[in-house]
Amino acid sequence: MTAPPPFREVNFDGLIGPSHNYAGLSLGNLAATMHAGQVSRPRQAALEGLAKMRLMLSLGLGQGFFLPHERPDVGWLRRFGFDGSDHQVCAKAWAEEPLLFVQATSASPMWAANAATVSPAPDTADGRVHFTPANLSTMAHRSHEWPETLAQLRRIFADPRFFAVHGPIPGRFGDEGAANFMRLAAPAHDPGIEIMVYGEPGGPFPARQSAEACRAIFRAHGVEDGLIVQQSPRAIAAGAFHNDVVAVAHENILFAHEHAFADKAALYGAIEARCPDVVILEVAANEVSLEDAIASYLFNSQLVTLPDGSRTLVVPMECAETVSVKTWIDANVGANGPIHGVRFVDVRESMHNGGGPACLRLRVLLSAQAERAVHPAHLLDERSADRLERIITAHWPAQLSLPDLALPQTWNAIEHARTTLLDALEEPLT
Ligand code: SUG
Repeated sequence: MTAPPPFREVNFDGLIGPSHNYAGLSLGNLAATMHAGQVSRPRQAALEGLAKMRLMLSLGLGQGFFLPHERPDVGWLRRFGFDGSDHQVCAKAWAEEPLLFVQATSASPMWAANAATVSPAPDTADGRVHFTPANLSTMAHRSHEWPETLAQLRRIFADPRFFAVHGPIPGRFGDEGAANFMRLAAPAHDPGIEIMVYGEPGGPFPARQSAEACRAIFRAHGVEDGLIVQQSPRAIAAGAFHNDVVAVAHENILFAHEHAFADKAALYGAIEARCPDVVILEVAANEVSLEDAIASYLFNSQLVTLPDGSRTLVVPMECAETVSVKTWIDANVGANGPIHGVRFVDVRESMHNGGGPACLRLRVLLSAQAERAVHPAHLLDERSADRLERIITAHWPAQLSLPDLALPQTWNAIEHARTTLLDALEEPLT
């Protein structure tokens, strides 16, 4: 019998909330802009997300989840001077500041890659897992996520022997969490190379991640020798508002588009100097254009190692439908390469807001002991997945249009769905 691995990666996905809608709030996120005003399907969205989590379980991987946040975020709206009962606050906000109201109603916490930056224990000075919730300050609709994210992180990763949960970086300096973070380590439980990717302002779309935030996070987490590199302005201008839309790292593999980084030679050189067996799997622009990479979200995939040691790329269905990307996958994924298999997942409801498989999850590398200290209600198995599925099917709205968001019955339905879920999670599974 072989001993269980001392560490494993657990993906914590954002359970897609009942207010999921297409308000087109993210400038520079081309998918969200393209689908602005369309009717969303929150129930379908949440079931797609859950099916992805079940796939991970079926592959023998660790899976956890974050809970949807309160929406509309009435507490946030009150800070703009709206008062009265919760319904009065919503009604006044909708009448006087409709944009603010929809910004308070987004289900954007689903994209858990943006929840926090996580430095696993092997990389940190004190040997604990460090978390910094992202301030998400560039986009108004995401800027009010962090207080509840912080509360959930403190609840899920409460044991100070294993976990350190920091406060967010001051909002003046944009931080988008693990969407701009990569780590190379082979095996994963060795001290790794942590890489953070920032954007420089000045292009047509906002650069959301500041270099100051990257430096602050490495300092707070006790990560020495972290690499901080610039995202290519060309990638941001093409719609890659986060680095995880153009690159993903896993163990000793860096899988990236040719135009992901401002100075790829310097980055590759720095990595090779510290990790001689690194495999840099670069996709050339003449094989897959930046536009096709961003439309298909090839790099917003989950690159995972299965219990048998083989590596699989979990990509969105859109990759099978984009000719250049499918051709690249067929030619490069297989027994002889560093990636042995591919799985296509349907997360279209999230994709239409610019969130692929990798956006929906936060990676947390945990020792077996640390995993036992994680709050059990946030870890998924088949039975708890069945329970989530029943609640979603019974309570998540089938559809939401933008005018629906202004209706008191919608606020009631969304709140009822979320509280039903929260109450159920307090009950042990029988
Ligand atoms: O921040 N979309 C998200 C998508 C986040 C994707 N995350 C990663 N790449 N890790 C965003 O742009 C759209 C919501 C709307 O427009 O209503 C939105 O927020």
